[in-house]
Amino acid sequence: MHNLDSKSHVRGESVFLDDVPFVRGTLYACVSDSPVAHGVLRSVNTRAAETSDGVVRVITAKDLVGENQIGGILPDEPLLADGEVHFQGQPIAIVVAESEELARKAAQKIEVKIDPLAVVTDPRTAAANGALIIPPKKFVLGDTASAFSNCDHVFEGRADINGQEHLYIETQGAYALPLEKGGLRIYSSTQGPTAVQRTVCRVTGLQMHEVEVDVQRLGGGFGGKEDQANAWACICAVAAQLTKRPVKYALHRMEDMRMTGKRHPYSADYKIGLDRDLKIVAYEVTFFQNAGAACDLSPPVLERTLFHCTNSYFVPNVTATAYSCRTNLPPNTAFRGFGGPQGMFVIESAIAHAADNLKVKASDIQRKNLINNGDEFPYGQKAESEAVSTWTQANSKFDFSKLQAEILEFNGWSKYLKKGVAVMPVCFGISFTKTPMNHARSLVHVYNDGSVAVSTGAVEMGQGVNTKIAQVAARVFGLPIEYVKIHAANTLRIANTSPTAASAAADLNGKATEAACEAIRGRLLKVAKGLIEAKSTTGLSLQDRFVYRKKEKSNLDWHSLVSEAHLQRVNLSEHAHYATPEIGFDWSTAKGNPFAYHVYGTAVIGVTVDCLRGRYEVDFVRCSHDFGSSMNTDIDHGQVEGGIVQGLGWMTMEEVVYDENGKLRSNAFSTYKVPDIYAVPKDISILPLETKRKSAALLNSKAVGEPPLMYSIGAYFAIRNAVKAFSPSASLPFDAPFTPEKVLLALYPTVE
Ligand code: MTE
Ligand code: LUZ
Ligand code: MOS
Repeated sequence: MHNLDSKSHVRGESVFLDDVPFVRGTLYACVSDSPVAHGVLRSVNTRAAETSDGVVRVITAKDLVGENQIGGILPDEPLLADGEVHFQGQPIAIVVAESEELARKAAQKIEVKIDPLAVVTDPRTAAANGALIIPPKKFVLGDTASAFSNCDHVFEGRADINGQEHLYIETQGAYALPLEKGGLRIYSSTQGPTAVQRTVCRVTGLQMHEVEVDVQRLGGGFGGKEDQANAWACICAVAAQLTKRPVKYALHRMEDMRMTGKRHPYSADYKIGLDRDLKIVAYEVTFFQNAGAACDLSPPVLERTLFHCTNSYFVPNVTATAYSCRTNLPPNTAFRGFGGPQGMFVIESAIAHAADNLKVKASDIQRKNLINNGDEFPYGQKAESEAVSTWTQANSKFDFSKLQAEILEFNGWSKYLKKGVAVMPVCFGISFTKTPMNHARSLVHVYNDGSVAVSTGAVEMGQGVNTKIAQVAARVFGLPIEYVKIHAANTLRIANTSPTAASAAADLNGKATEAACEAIRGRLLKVAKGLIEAKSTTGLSLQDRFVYRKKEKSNLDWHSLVSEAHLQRVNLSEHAHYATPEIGFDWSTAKGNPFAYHVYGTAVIGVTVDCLRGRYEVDFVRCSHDFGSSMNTDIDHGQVEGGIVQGLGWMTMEEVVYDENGKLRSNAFSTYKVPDIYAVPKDISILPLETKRKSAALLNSKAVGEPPLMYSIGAYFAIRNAVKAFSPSASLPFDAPFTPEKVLLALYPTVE
């Protein structure tokens, strides 16, 4: 079962935001953004822009009909700067013109006077200044203070992890159309149609029933459009409201890179204590999250860092503290893994630190401490663990010690090329950590020609969620997939949606679809019972477009059944709701069962470093991955491969650089290096681990969107091991990404 979109994608026929046909009279918006990262906004002179060619209107904060506020969690983010600016790239004014080019030209003519204020880009400095987004969060298990005194070995250190540009191929954008009586229809490239609807209502003063948001699909989101699509939709909405004409804005790549937030950089302090058997007895960690200038999704991202701070390990004594630090960078946001990867990087650093000093392999420490069934995570949930089974499966197929021995042998004779290997176990919790977000609805129509239409709030962004939902409907009705059409996510059909995020879209929307289809199927089987004169509906089923009695095909086909049901005035539509059962978390105790289940896996990553040049190649990423029971191996393997390559970029070559004035230096593809086809490992092997049934996973097929990204954390440590093979005494701070430049400086520390 291929992705439903494959053919229309390769033919260029799939519809993205830029393919929505223009309505006559469409205007274009462009934003004038702050050139300064922090300052008092003295004046905004719009006169030259207003008289510029083709300009219809210039909009500043004072023009908004509704509230000048787009902050979803905290009201700390104006749509348009007012009074102060807090990051370079913060929108100040909107220019609306007859063409895209004229809008961009006029936006250059806006003059702003800003009295600069002190710029903070470092989260530790922000924390020292007391600039926190929310009060610190803490997880405690056992008692670290007394546990450390009983440890044979204790190591302390620091780890830094940089951010990551989302680099969805389709940039942010929206298209707003005025409807009758002041209403609006918004086409938006968003993961969160309801978030866009709510935020548009806030800035326009409309009610939610007056605003329709429609999302056909995204050219990638990766978390960057979970919250940060809102601003651009609001800009178009406000402009459409004030001009009473359709308004479109699709960002240029450099605007997008400059104005939008990224994965959160973190700085962390750790302290790890082990006994003489290499059991981790205690772990203390403090995270400083670089939130940027506004709250955005930083609090839940921070929380997920805590949830995953011990990765796949059981540690009996944990104290984990996390600070969300307000700096003068664009507000950072969701990005595949949502804070989890940063938490995992730190404990892997602590383990590598301990391994260095104890002269053992990190994998010996990792293996000894894998979480077992019934062990408790620091947040109180008991593990149903596959950590050992994925490790064992990966090890039996890929043979870690043989790999390690081969590399030792190679490094023994190879002078300038050195190889490194690292093992990376992963454990990722599935569910929004905010329990109230774990719900979805599905609207299913069986039309009287026998075709099936499904609408949910799930947003297709390349991850294949539409294909999975179509598979569910086809399966319940016993139909070929061609009978099922998945419609665009639209707030008129499906209301109050959670964003497509947390890897949970297929589970939540698929389960709702399953329920809706089951309800219709039940009604159809009742009709079938009468038509084929069966005694009861038990034993009746729908398969291959026919009604079956036990295993025997009847002569009643799907089309006749549907027409007959229609004539009998049976309801062929259903709107179903699904909410994940049995989850919950109590922040007053910081304990609970936040996750429906966990996804596990173990990867082994091998690299070769050219120790003359500092260049390296990732030779292989081989993993055992817990798919549950995959409902679509093509899509799921694609997600694993894509996640791995995206993770490799984050850990190795992608370097977000802001200067001390908060200006983004890595603001284009020329200065921000992303993995290309040559950076993709020649060998990515995926060994599926078929694990026991999970009711919360759609058809027992576990969520797959985010977890595989974290395998690539192993690449950092594999490179580190190769560098150590060349230069055993090198001092190697934990400071991701490990760019070729950093590798070279680590190999030749005196050259600097
Ligand atoms: N895959 C593609 N091709 N494009 C994307 O934007 N986003 C990832 C992941 N895989 C993404 C992707 C992220 S961040 C998430 S949370 C999940 O897909 C969301 O989709 P799901 O819930 O259907 O897994
Ligand atoms: N978004 C969110 C997420 O709002 N809550 C989450 O727990 C989450 N997890 C992963 C990705 N996005
Ligand atoms: Mo993904 S970070 O949950 O959009």
